[in-house]
Amino acid sequence: MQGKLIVFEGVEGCGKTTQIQRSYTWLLHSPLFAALQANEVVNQLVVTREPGGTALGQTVRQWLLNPTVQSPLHDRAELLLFAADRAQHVEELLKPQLASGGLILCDRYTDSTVAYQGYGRRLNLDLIDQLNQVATNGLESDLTIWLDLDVAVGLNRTKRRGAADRMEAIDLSFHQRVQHGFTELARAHPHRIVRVDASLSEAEVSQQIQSILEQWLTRWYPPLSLTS
Ligand code: T5A
Repeated sequence: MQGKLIVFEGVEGCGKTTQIQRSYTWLLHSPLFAALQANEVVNQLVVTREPGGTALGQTVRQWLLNPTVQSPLHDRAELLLFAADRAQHVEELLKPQLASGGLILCDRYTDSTVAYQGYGRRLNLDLIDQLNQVATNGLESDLTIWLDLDVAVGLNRTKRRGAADRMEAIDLSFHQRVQHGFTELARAHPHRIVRVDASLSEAEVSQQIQSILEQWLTRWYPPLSLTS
């Protein structure tokens, strides 16, 4: 068995968490996933996130997102904390799950570091690529679903939820650079990044994602192997 890593990316409030939950429920009840399980192609669905997919990651997440930390976090320290979270996540959860046939739905991965710390913080993009290599040990996403949404709309959605976390509280121009980063990434990696219009209703966004998942799962696991 060999699983797949499916990542959801986008700016604040673009709907990743909502859509990962909807995708999980849909997949769990879909005949396609049932056939994959029956044929022992994949064995389970896993939902995880960065930062915070492991016990270490939970602690790192507090440091990264808590808006009331005593002293400001330096940009390079922030970058390294995201990388540490990822290195642990890859070794402790992602690689073992993929090796045992897990289909993983992951909230953010390497593209977030490029968009937020590279384009947003303006740290060196080559350095970030190298650091992503170190953190992942070469593990790329098999598919990245980019929920493309206007930054102001996304931030408004998160505001309705309550107090902003440390990253959400950064100024609008930072988040606009992050959005530009995702646009550039999608342009540079069309073989793995698929854009979804996240300005539509939750149900309409789900429809788009379901048809992408159907298409990619069928491509990865050809229909002949799915007849149960
Ligand atoms: N980060 C992360 C980095 O800087 N570098 C990195 O390398 C990594 C990995 C993570 C933060 O860390 C940064 C990025 C982030 O700033 P987080 O808490 O995980 O922090 O925050 P986000 O990933 O941004 O998650 P959010 O919960 O803020 O946003 P989501 O998950 O995109 O959105 P969601 O689903 O929670 O929806 C937000 C609100 O909008 C509504 C929902 O009901 C909810 O209220 N909504 C919709 N409303 C209208 N129409 C739709 N289609 C809607 N879909 C959802």
